[in-house]
Parts: sequence; C-alpha cells; structure tokens
Amino acid sequence: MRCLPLLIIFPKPSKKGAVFFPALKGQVFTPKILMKKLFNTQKIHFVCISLVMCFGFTMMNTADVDSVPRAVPAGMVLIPAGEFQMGSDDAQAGSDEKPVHRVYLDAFYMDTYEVTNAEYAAFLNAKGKHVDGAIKWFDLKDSDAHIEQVDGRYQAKSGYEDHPVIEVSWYGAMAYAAWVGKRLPTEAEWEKAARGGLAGQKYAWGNSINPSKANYLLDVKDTVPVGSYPPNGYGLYDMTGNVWEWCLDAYDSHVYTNSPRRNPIVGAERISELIDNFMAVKSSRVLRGGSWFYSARYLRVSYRDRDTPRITYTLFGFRCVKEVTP
Ligand SMILES: [Ca+2]
Ligand SMILES: [Ca+2]
Repeated sequence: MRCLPLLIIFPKPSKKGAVFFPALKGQVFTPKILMKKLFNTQKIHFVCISLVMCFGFTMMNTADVDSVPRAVPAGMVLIPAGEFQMGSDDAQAGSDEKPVHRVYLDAFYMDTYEVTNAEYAAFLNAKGKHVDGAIKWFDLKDSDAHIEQVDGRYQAKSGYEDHPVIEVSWYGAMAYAAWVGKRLPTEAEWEKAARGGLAGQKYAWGNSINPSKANYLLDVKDTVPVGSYPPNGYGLYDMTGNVWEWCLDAYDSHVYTNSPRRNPIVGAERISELIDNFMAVKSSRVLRGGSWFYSARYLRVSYRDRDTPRITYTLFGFRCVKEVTP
C-alpha cells in the first residue's frame, strides 16, 4: 500500500525517452520539452508538489513499519501467529488426544532450551529460599536433585550446570517464570511450538525416532545438557525428550471435544487470573514432551501427561514463553 500514491502520478515511459503525465491531460513530452514545462506551468508545479508530498508520506510510512518492535528476546524463538492442527488420531493416540482440531494462537516467544540448573539456582539465590510457606518450589533434599546448597548459596552440582532443572514443582516453575518476566506455555502453545511448523507428524521433526534425535528410553539414563540434539523447525531444542515440561493448563481429558478456537486455556477464564492466583491452584497440571526415561509413544508431540502441581520429580522440568506485545 505504501507504493500506491507514487504509482498514481509516476510518469509512464514512452517511446524515445518521452514521458506521459496523466496530470497533464495525456500530453507526451520529450525530455527537453518536459524540462521547459516543468518551470513554466502551474499544472507541473502541482505535480511536483504532489511528488514531494508522496515521497514524504512514503518515508513516514516506512519509518512507522520499521519502528514496530520485533526484536526477539535473547534465548527465545518467535512462534508466529496462526492456526495449527492440535491433537492426533494416529494408532498410538489416546482418547484425550482426540479429536484433531484447529486452534488459532497469537504469536509468542518460547525459550530455545529447557530451563537449566544454573538458571534455576540463580532464581533460588535471588529469592533466598526454595520453599514458599508449605509449598516446595524445589526438592533440595531429593538425592536426584542437581542443585545443592553450599555455604547458604544455591548452585548446580558440578557437571550439571547446563542440564535441565528437575525436582521442580509446578509452583516452582510458575515462580521462576514470574521472576524472569515470562510465564509457562499453555498446552496449546507448547504443542504448536513442538510441532515446529509441521502438520500431523508424531515428533518434532517427523514420524520416525531414534536415539540420535532425542534423549529418551534410557539411552543415556540421565538428563543431558540442553541443546544436545538437533532443534525442530522453529529452532527449539529438546521439545521431544530430556525432561517433561510443565504447562500452564489444568488437565482435562475431554477438553478437545469443545476447545475454544482461539488461544485456549484450561482451568481459568484468563491467563492473567491463573498467574495472579497460582499458589491457590490444586488441580493437576499438564506435562508435555516425554523424558529420558520414557519410550517413544510418550514423546509424541500430541501426548498429554499430567500430575499434581506439588510433585517434585526426577523427570519433570519446564521452559517459559513470553507474550508478543505490539
Ligand atoms: Ca523436553
Ligand atoms: Ca522429589
């Protein structure tokens, strides 16, 4: 649209270098006659003024477009707005993955990697605690935990700095997300991101899986540093395997039968309402993506797991998203 004003009055090329100006009633000019007319007719003055105004308008409009903030936050990937097919009807799909249905999501940013032990330790140090009242954010005493407390400071255990944090409850994931100015993904956001722009595929890259593509089925028997396997089509790592990832939503096995078409969230009217009151949440929360312990069926992008938000487990971690603001 920015080019339209220029197209309306721009002279059309003609034979032998002559030009045709609609504003001058269809007269045809050679360059020599044109130069003479340019300084002698009021009509040409009008054309010149119009050209200057259109140039200014074009530059102003270009500046508007370029000034729209579109910088992707560090460590995140832009997942574009649009529809995708959520759920699965393949032979391995559970009843809660059906029916396949269309969902529209606004654009959002998603963490490139699962949140690491080093990142989570920084959060615990900032808060000076790993328990909030009676609720554990992080299970420091579990021998599986990869964060320890040394001289009152939290730190990743040696060699586990870049591994995904585990032994973190849903509350602990929510509190971390708020601290970094992000939030957990909705279940729909997680699945769209995991699909990497592909439609109807089992995994983040296609329909087949082997141990070169993801950390699963006890191939390594532990978490691995985030980003150890190839990314999906959106540039996201470990959406399949390594650790299960907490989502924002309550788990509802029947929700796909009447899911809202746009930006669905389960268990609250609005995302902001859920975030503002998250410590009061009691119902099970969705987990996605499978883990290093699980078989391929559970790593499918449409597979839906859930657990109580209080649980801290050796296979559960998370990553965050951030809304795109104009
Ligand atoms: Ca994962
Ligand atoms: Ca535990």
